[in-house]
Amino acid sequence: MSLLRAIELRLVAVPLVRPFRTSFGEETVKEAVLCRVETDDGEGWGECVASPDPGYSEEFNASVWLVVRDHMAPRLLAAEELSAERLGEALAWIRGHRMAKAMLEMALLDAELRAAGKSLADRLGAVRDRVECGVSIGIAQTTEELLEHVSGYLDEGYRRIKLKIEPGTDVERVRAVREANPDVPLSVDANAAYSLEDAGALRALDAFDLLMIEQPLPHEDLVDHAKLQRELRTAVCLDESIRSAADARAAIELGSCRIVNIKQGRVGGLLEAVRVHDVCRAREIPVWCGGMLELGIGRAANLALGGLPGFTLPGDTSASRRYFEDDLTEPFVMAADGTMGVPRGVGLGVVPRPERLEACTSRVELLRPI
Ligand code: NPG
Repeated sequence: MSLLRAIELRLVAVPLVRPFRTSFGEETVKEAVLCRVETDDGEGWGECVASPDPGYSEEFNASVWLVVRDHMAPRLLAAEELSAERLGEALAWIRGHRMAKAMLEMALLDAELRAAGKSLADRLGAVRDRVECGVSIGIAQTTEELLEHVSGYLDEGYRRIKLKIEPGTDVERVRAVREANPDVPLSVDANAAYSLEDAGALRALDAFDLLMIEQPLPHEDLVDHAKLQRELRTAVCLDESIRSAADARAAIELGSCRIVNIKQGRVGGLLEAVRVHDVCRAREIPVWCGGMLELGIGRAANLALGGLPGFTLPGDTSASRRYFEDDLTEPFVMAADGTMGVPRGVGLGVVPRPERLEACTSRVELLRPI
């Protein structure tokens, strides 16, 4: 337990090496909210996974800033004692806003663990020293361009390819990639772009020996996902639909998926992510660590989480250079065998490089007790 003295919010923007397009939009720059907490134990960093627009979830960077500044920070800064473990309880009165909560929890965990001289990986229960890396490939302009991207990433060593898909180009693109790479572990991600009525294309994808079809239907449709899963040989994986351990239990019991993508930001923090992992593991549902184009702080957290025993499939835990020429932290580098080390330094194991951080920052606000 410690006393929270200040929360510093920061808006940063770092160019992406190539635009990233999904069925809900395109990003050319990674814009994110970071926070630094000061406690009487020391300081800690957190990164929020929200995007500039509310396309993937209801949250977006401006909403994160406001909800932290006007609703979360005043309560937390007034608390006599606080810990990462107690944060969920202290903020339970605020419905949703999981990405904002997750950022604050990450920063508190980092501060606590640094003070205790312990790594996040140890705190969460990581059993692995290295994780297997997959890569997520945005929707390309043409099939030729997509094939080039796929073979470039395979040459770098990535162990699983995930293709973003949307209605219209899906079957042709996946067929081309599968024909060119018959043995590569391949999955697709629809980001909720289909409905049960137009699931013909999803049935056609069943022929390509995919590892999984991720989030085909809208995020609130657990029942329709269960219907679809019964019709498909390929495993359905849920991402947007799973916002908590309770959601994971419901989805598994309904038969809505056979695989779960875990993103700490989407479920409200690393501690809930561990609970989602535990629910899935107890029911023998494999999980993997999703990605939200994280900068170094968030990437470090994902690597620590990906070290837990139930993470048996390669994650979207790609090397920093897949997204950024010059990250805010020292970059995470993937070995030629397609694996990356779980950070074992104290806390998150990384901190932003001060000069790079300043160069990428467009807005800062320091919140203190009133
Ligand atoms: O490697 O970090 C990564 C990106 C993986 O495809 C990826 N993320 O829908 O899972 C997703 C998608 C995403 C990116 C979602 C950014 C929201 C924002």
